[in-house]
Amino acid sequence: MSDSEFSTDLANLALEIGREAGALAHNGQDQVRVEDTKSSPSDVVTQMDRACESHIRTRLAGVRPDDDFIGEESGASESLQSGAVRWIVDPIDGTVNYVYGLPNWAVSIAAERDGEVLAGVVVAPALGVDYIAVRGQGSYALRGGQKHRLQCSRQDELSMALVATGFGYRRARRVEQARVVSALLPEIRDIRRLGAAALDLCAVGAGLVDVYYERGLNPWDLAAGGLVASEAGAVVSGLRGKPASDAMTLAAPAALCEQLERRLVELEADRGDSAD
Ligand code: LIP
Repeated sequence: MSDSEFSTDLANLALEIGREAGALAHNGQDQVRVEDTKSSPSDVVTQMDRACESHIRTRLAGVRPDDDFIGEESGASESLQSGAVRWIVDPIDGTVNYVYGLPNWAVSIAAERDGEVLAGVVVAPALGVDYIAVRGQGSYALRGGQKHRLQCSRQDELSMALVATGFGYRRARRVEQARVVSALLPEIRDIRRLGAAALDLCAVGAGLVDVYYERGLNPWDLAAGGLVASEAGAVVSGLRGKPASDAMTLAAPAALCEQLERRLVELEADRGDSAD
């Protein structure tokens, strides 16, 4: 089997299981129950987050028992063997939207090998769209039985850019993020705060926004949506030549990425340590 066929098989498996988890979450949205909190009282975990991650983990283990797994709610399995596939899963990204009954939430599943994301899906049942990406083969929106190839924005002026971003849960982090976004706001077309990083990244890939930046993403927020954006022609990176990480994630067409990165560096948007 070629690498391309291997990655495509991983994407199709992720889509099948992601849709099962998406249906479980969508059908259970009216009965959602907050069961726990994490970094702050507003950083909630629901019984559906846990049920969906358990379903995804069980189904993947049933099909590919030797793979590794890291999920937002259940953590990582044992250490990864070189060349092994690791599944990176956010069972419900946009949990607060989900709890409030808003449609902007998604199941995010990515397959990574030796540090490279090979395949990713972002399944958004309440929006009626699924996004799928295979490394080197492009990314697509699947909607109503139709498959549309994604292409990021061709906007090349930051002053005319529609900018998506998000905010952490901790007060100290939010103070810093408010400082950065208030400095940017007069210099861009407008801000959109959609509430789910995976969908923000897919929005860049689909050209629904021009750029996205956020500090504090976890691997499960970033992995699948980042591949969707990059396979649609966007640059996905950090600041100062670093890769996207919890320190900072940018996703933008090349022309805008340079302008936005320069501005975020000037604003010291990644100031402070990752614990704050
Ligand atoms: C969310 C991210 C979003 C961020 C939110 C939250 P969660 O993930 O997807 O980009 O701005 O604060 O972290 O908590 O809904 O899985």
